[in-house]
Amino acid sequence: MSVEPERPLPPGQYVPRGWPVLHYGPVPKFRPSTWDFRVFGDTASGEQYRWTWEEFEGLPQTKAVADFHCVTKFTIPDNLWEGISGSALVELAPPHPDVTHVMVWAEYGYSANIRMADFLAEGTMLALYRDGERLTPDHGFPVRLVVPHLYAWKSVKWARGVEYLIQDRRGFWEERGYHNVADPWREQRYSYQEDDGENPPL
Ligand SMILES: Nc1nc2c(c(=O)[nH]1)N[C@H]1C(S)=C(S)[C@@H](COP(=O)(O)O)O[C@H]1N2
Ligand SMILES: [Mo]
Repeated sequence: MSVEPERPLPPGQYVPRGWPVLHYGPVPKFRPSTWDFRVFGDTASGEQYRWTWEEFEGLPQTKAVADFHCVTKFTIPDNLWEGISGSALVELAPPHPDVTHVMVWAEYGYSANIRMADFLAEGTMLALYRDGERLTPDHGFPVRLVVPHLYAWKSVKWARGVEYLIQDRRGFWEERGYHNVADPWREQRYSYQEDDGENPPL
């Protein structure tokens, strides 16, 4: 049995039962006393920004409803995400005017690069809640990035920092054959599909 989604699905996607858990490596332990979130790299001031867990949780939060598309072809429709929007974070930590991309970093060195425009887009946020509940450890507790309009490998679980980039660089999967941009509506799955000019060297 499959559930009819309210919005059209990107090409090749289907709605599974339940919400699969997908990641590389182990689930990290959350230690609130040492946890921090950093914004670094090409900031406007040249300084880096750092929030403790308590401070980060206290930042202004927003909500957005969005579907979640994994490149392995499952789509989870209608998630209510709640957290700190990319644009709110960028206001708190201004980038150098030449910044074009961000690298979002997680525990154990997982990373994903996205264009600044995608980071600032409606719906992109550092989510703390889904459907009114805390994320579970498997799904990225305490904080995960969600970039609903890109394939979900860009939605970094266990996020710990954002690096501003004046020059684009590939993240974990982008270095391993996945598409640098990852628009599911254009089925940008693999690096061989990239157009010149949107792809730093492999
Ligand atoms: N830190 C981290 N985040 C990650 C991954 C990972 O391996 N490590 N996998 C990505 C991939 S490929 C997908 S499809 C989604 C899956 O999110 P879910 O497990 O909440 O469904 O997380 C993304 N975020
Ligand atoms: Mo994925």
